[in-house]
Amino acid sequence: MMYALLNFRVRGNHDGKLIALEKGDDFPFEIKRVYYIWDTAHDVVRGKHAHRNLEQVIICTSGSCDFILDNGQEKVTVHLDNPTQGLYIPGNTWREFTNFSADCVIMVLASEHYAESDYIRDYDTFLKEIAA
Ligand code: T46
Repeated sequence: MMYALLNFRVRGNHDGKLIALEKGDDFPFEIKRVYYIWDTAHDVVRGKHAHRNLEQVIICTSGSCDFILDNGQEKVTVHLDNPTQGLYIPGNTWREFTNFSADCVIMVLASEHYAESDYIRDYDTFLKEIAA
């Protein structure tokens, strides 16, 4: 599986909306790290790497952007513009993300602490590792 789109349960009424995420039926892993990204110019391409083991769920809490995912055999583009959806990305998936709206804020929930040793930042190395 290259990715999954998770639909979160919204709790809310006329006072506003709330989504709570914790490991369970609608969230796939124990969250060890949270980070967020904003103020990225429209044409910038971020990512350009894969992770060996890390699993992540990406939520565009405001605005929109595009994720391009690649497992070495096929490439898909996923447009994110809805805070009730999370893009689940398993390990061994090359990702790039771009086309940021001016108000884009991405929140990322990660299954592991930050470790540079888990990154594959060279595309040819990525292809070799997944073929091995
Ligand atoms: C992904 C997308 C959505 C840290 O020190 N701690 C962290 O937890 C992270 C994620 C990054 N950093 C440092 C490492 C680099 O010096 O922040 C700098 C930029 O990180 P990176 O090149 O990983 O940023 P993005 O935006 O290209 O990618 C990140 C995630 O790494 C990636 O897994 O899916 O956000």
